[in-house]
Amino acid sequence: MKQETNVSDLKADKKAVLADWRLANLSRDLSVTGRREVLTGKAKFGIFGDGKEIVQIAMAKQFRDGDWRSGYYRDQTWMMAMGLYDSLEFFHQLYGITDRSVHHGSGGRVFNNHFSVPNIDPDGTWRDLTKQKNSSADISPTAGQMPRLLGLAYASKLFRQNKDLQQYKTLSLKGNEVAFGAIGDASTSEGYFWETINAAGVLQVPLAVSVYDDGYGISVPKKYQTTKGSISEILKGFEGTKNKPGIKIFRGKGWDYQGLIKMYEEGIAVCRETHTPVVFHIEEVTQPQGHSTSGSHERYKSEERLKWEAEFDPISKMREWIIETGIATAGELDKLAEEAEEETRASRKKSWEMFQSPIKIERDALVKIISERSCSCIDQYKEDSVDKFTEDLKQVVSPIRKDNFSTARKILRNVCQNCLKSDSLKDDLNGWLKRNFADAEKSYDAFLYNETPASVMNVKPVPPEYSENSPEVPGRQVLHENFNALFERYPKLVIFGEDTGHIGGVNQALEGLQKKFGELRITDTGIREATILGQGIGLALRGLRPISEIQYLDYLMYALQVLSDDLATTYYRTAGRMIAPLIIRTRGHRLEGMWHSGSPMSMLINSVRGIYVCSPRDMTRAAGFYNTLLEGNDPAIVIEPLNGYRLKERLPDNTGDFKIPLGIPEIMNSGTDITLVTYGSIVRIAMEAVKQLAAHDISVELIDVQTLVPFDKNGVILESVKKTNRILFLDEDVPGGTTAYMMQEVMETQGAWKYLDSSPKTLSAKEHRPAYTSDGDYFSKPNAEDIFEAVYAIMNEAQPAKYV
Ligand SMILES: Cc1ncc(C[n+]2csc(CCOP(=O)(O)OP(=O)(O)O)c2C)c(N)n1
Ligand SMILES: [Mg+2]
Repeated sequence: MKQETNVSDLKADKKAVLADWRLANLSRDLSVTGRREVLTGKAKFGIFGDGKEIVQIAMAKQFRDGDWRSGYYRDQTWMMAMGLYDSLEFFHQLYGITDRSVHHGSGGRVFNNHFSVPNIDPDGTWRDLTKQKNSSADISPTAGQMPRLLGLAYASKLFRQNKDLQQYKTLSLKGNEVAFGAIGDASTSEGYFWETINAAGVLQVPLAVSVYDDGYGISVPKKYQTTKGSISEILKGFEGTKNKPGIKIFRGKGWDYQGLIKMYEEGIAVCRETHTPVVFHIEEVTQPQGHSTSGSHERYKSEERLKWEAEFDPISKMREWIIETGIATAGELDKLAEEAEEETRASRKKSWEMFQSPIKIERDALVKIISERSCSCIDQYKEDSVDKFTEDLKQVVSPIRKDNFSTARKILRNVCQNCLKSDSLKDDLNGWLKRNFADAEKSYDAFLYNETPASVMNVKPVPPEYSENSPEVPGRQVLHENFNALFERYPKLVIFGEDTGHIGGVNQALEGLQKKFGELRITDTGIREATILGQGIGLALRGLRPISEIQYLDYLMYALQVLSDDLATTYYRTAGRMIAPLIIRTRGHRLEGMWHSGSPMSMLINSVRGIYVCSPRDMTRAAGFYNTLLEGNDPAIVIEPLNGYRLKERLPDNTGDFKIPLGIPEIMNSGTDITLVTYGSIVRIAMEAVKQLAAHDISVELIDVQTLVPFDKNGVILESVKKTNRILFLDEDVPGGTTAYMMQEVMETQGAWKYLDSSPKTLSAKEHRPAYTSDGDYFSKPNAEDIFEAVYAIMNEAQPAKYV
């Protein structure tokens, strides 16, 4: 372990102390100036790290290359201390600059003080994560950083304990990394905090989380947040003892520069060496400007508290300490503080120019087009309005792109339509719009799914192969053989979840594989869906290939926030700089009872755009999706059909090799009268209905869409409708759920309405949850008779004489 830091150490390193002092001042100046920029209307919103400067400087001293951060919006000083952020970038974030070459964090998509460090290069290949200080991408929901933090720490455990992983030298330094977390005191009230701490204690992973305790969550004081008013007090039960590993707790004071340095030195060393999770409870923290630019803290803090905060401001305290110990004089400190102020002013000015200059150039080009128009016969009224729009635009002191585009589009409407000469203005305007709009739109509407060659959409499909000897086996066995092949092939592949390890999953598709591949690869976890997902996200960010297993689709709801806010937005919110190719394995659609039969697919597809959604009808398709997904780098969910584990399927000869492409529907039955579009478990029931309908002289084209996102990339359904001119969308979701989504895709996106001779229809489950027993199922979800009758009714309306 390292030696304790004492005053003489610090005295000897005067240069470092003064650099820290300058940085603390710079960070504070940025916070103060940032708030002013928002309040004077130059930026939309601001949240800052004032009051947390010293603790973050002390923490950053222990952060090494290869380590990971999962923090929140107070961490600007920490990021600056690590050299990952500077005063210029601070303003770029605040103004929302979208130019990716100057604004490295999110390309203007996320508001200020949300950080990230790329884990891939622009070509989609992994960076050397051991040679950089890593930060996962922040999100705003309180405690939302915790589940992912668990995974970032868990990766080090795998890299240390699984020797087969030590070949990946650019991903880890043999597991000697620490995952640093930060969270506000009030956010520890969230369930995620407790779920993560408990899981970290169970797993024994190098997770080091600092709680900045400023006593408030916006306006709500600690007495409403935390039992006994102290997070470290109530965490005591998690502390490890000699024979019972747990967590380790440290306490520090937010203004105590020397004490904090010492505390982190000791705490991080323990965490790094022994993989013991540590919590640093940082008390006596201040927030000098209040929560954010949305309000002022004078409304909820007492006079006394405000007085205390002024007295215990960490920067004033540091100054007192430096002078007291004789490390530097007041004059030296003031000079550095002035330098910091000057840097803040210069960066603010430079960033503002960088923000405004391209917008003004774009505006000037637009104004020039309008003023140089050749058309002289624009009718009076319209000419007035064109000039007025242009004049208004010129008056905007600090234009944003919206001003330019809104003006151009309105002018275009007002250009004289009859006069040939107006064509020049119209053409020029259209040209300007075309050139600039695509660029502006792309700033916000790109990087939802992997756009590099590593996209899963580039994986070459391979069909399952069969020979005369291919046996018929229960569906679970197809998965089993396939997983076996995958674990052989991909050393970085791990799967974990409830009952996943020892028994090989509730449906035994992994039976015996733990014994073969070890507990580090096929692993049981506690019942904690949110952190099972977070565990997967952290591993995926660090270059491993995790599959997070959620026992039933119904329980994905426990993890929906993590899926939606974190995983689904990782690539988007970093403007394409970070990937987390996590696969989520779950099972659903139909089994027994209200919470084991759900098919809430619209809940999923509407909240997880950014994640591919595969809904295979059988285990061969499910296996084929896993095989495809592992060859690409996108996050995806695979929903295995719950009632398909025992049903017989032919076992392909090329298990582990065949790859089912995403977004390509399969025509299950060719037909000419009507197109029936569906997915998942109900495909089997639809097949039954199709046979019954054939007996009544109705020829149904049955299409399994296979994946909901992406949806029918090549318009297979459109081609079918061109032939049948009628369509029914079928599933087990609520009315207006995924059937409505499919209808919108086919009618609006594909334009199939032009080919319809009958009104398009949907058939879904009832609004209520699926009821218990086979009768409950029969009356809750569409059955073969329902499908028969729904199709028959469409045919009857079309040809009443034939189908009575
Ligand atoms: C899930 C969620 N609920 C509410 C909010 C709104 N909110 C943002 S910050 C905050 C208070 C957080 O306080 P604390 O954790 O103590 O951090 P501090 O801001 O004091 O550093 C709240 C309620 C949110 N962002 N996310
Ligand atoms: Mg707080």
